[in-house]
Amino acid sequence: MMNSFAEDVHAGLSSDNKYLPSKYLYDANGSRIFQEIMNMPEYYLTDAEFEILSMQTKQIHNSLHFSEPFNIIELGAGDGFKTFKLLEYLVHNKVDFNYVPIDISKGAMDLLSKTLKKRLPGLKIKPKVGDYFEILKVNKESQYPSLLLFLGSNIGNYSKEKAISLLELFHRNMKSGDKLLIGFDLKKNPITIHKAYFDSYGITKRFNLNLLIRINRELEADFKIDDYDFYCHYNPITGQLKSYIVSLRAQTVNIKALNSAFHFGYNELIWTELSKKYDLYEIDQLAKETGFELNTNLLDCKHLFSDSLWEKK
Ligand code: AVI
Repeated sequence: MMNSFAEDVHAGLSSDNKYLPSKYLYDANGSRIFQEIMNMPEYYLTDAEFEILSMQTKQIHNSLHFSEPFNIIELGAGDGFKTFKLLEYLVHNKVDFNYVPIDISKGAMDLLSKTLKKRLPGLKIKPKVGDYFEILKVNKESQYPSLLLFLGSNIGNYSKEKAISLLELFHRNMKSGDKLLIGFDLKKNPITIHKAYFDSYGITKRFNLNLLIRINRELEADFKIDDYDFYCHYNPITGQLKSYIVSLRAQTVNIKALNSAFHFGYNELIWTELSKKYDLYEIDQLAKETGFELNTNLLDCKHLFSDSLWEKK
């Protein structure tokens, strides 16, 4: 029996246009490299969203109109760095709420609870490890109103169809009056966007090539990492930033766990990730298409990023 990583790698590398799903970029090493990406000055997304969540906390709280106590459920919380200021504001203002961070990484959740218990002793934190689906089901039954957080432009990593089904899943598992605060990276000068992903330090390249290292380790493959490079392309019309691994020569790779060999042509591409950029009109359309009402778009001062507040009526 193949596990799903094995099955997905098999499907992606057998396709005419080769691809590997971006969710597999985040093994322990990949998650560490992603932290490095978020610390690069060129990767403006993190700072922009941090600014919104630190400077507009009062406005976010005021637009919730929730009775207390309420829940803040953060989907894919990671290190919780961006959310800290919002939580701090609420705790200092004696607002009664439960913080429920959700992540697939148990390590990340353990670390986050430890840090938050120390830095914000008054916080009621109930971390959950698992996929969104199971945990969201519980939200539907909760007697308290909930604010769901889906930050960091994570939605940008989903194709249009997958973004719609994920948002519909959120919608189905929300109660009437629940809110969703969702982070969108906005369309902007294409050079700024390209620089955030095609960094001169080679960090994003390492992030992508780590996927081949992971396949070598977990599926007993023999990718020679130096024979691959990284490329990305931004299309300012569609807002799609696409990342690729490039095979620098014609070569064949054996993947033992798949009992298969795969041929890569000279300069052949393996598509690894979509990072879609939105404009405010598209955000509005997406809210409507998935049954939400858009309450407000909160932008940073440079208008690079939007945390948009949606409501289930
Ligand atoms: C997690 N996600 C929103 C990041 C993005 O911008 O698409 C992942 C990433 N890939 C390369 N740099 C950052």
